[in-house]
Amino acid sequence: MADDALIAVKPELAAGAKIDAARHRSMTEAARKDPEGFWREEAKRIDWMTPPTKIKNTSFTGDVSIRWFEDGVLNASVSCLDRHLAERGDQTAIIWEGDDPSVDAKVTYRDLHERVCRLSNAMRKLGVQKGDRVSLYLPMIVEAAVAMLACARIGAVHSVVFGGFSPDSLASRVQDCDSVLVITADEGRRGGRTVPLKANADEAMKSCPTVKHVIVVRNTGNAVAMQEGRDLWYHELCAAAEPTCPPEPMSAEDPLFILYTSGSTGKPKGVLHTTGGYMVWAGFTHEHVFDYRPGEIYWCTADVGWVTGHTYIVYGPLANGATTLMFEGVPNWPGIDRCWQVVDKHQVNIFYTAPTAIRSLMREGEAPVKKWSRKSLRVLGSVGEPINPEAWMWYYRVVGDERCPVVDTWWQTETGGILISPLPGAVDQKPGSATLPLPGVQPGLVDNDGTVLEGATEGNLVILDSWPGQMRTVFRDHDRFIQTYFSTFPGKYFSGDGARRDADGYYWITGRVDDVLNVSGHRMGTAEIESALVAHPKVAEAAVVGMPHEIKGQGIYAYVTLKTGEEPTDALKKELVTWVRKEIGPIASPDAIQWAPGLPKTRSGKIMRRILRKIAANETDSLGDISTLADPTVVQELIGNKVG
Ligand code: 6R9
Repeated sequence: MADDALIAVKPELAAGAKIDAARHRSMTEAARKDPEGFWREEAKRIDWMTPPTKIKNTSFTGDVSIRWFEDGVLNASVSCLDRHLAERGDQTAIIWEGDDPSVDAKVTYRDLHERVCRLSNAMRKLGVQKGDRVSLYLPMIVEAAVAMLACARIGAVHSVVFGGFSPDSLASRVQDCDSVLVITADEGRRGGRTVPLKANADEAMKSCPTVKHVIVVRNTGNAVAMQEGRDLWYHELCAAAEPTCPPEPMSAEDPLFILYTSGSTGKPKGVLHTTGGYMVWAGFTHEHVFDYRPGEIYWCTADVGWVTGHTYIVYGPLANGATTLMFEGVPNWPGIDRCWQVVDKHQVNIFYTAPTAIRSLMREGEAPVKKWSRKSLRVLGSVGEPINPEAWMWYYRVVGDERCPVVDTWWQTETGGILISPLPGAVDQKPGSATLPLPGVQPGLVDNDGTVLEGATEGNLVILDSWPGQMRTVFRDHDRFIQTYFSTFPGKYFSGDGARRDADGYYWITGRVDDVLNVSGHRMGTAEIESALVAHPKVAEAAVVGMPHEIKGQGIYAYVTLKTGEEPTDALKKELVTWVRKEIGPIASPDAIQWAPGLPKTRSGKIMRRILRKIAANETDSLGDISTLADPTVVQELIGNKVG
């Protein structure tokens, strides 16, 4: 699609939106000229026990220190719950839609407040204290939001672990932060199947000595083993607990949560977010990017196991007193029209999903969409990976009937919330472009030497100055934080993404420039999958790269060298796929495995992934220079044995 394919802001939207084009410009200007003044005002959107007087104290050089609103005192759960009680206590806070289409529930702000207080009291009684870590391994049920907010209320730091992760992945995330408590459920439900969460947690707990208790939500009701003294039923604890609970006063820079995410090297990092800046960013971005208006029904299809679920199912919408829909199931079950059925059923106004879902629905044609009215829809959002212009247009044309703007929101676990996105009433859209930075965000493009590039150009996407929602550190590893984000281009935050900027200043994200894969919007390090593969007794070496995949965006392509004497059979391939699923989780299953008697390495022993990526993508006529390889003949051999 040409850069000038512009879809202009609809006048009727601009008229009702808090931010129109002129306001967008003036806010951007104000945030640049006087960040202190701008964010002092914006901080008022959340509730403070002591409002901050110090606003911004950040440095991207030396030890890298990021502090926002540092003398403010607050509790995140108060902004999400208590302050809404007087005005909208009886408004629905969460609409829960079950995996089974005949099951749903509505929870008012008053109910949610009480449920959070009860669990908070129960956790305090178990000895959980401010600063302690609590791991949550839950399906998409209301209790997941309750548990997050209850941790926030007592000052415990939650670490949500995606329910699709394996026992090993759960264990390593519990061990890394020494959680004292795990909250899980008997089982989860997804697409008509059950997920054995408690059994997985039991397996993980064998190597998690710091965990004193496991609280278990009765969800499916099927029998699970309960370990005397350690395991406790959620419903029993909460029934016995008091329905009100004083919130813990937290400094703005006290941790709110840790969320593990994949990088290009090593094991997943514990991304740490603190309280004040994150809450301001969550509320600010949720309100403006979705043009959220009081009374609207908002649905983000993410899982709470990812950052999108944190900021745009729980903290952002609840901070804004919104009605947020939480969906237990998957977009294509029991039918391919499930999303639109849910949109009509609950009269959803704002719908936020991932390109991979859009592409897989697009494949089924327009009829399943057109079957439903979708008249309630007003704004559509996309997140998680680049959205190709074809999918963008389909989303706009078929799902939104050319009535709803599409906000393509670029951000990361590390950024806490959206950084680059159109605003429905202010920014003209271009299919496939995340468009312009939000007020207060200063992106830049640099070449590989770190020189800042001006005008229409392409380069590495960096952010030049801090914003309130930025991660503060890698849990217990500040050096890794500096190393990962501030050393490639000193003095700048490096996103790991590449981007193009057009003549209108619009950003077009081109994808990761490092060894991070994005499979169906799920982030995965090639190093993690490689280390899972080499942990198999028959594997000598493995190299994993991404390959183009029509639906998933990227697929996982693994080159595997077996130990001498091992037979390269199809049965072994299957075994390796099962092995990786068990080690990491189903989302890490390789899409293709190629036996590689040798891997292309430089003389210093570095695997040249550039070449492996080209082979996996069938782009072998543009391999580039292979003369620096220790043994160039392995390349021809790999090309000859390419799978798929
Ligand atoms: C929110 C989230 C972050 C990575 C990021 C980038 C990709 C996210 C995108 C996008 C193009 C968008 N990404 N949104 N790429 N356009 N609108 O997904 O966080 O799981 O940490 O992934 O996802 O590559 O670097 P996270």
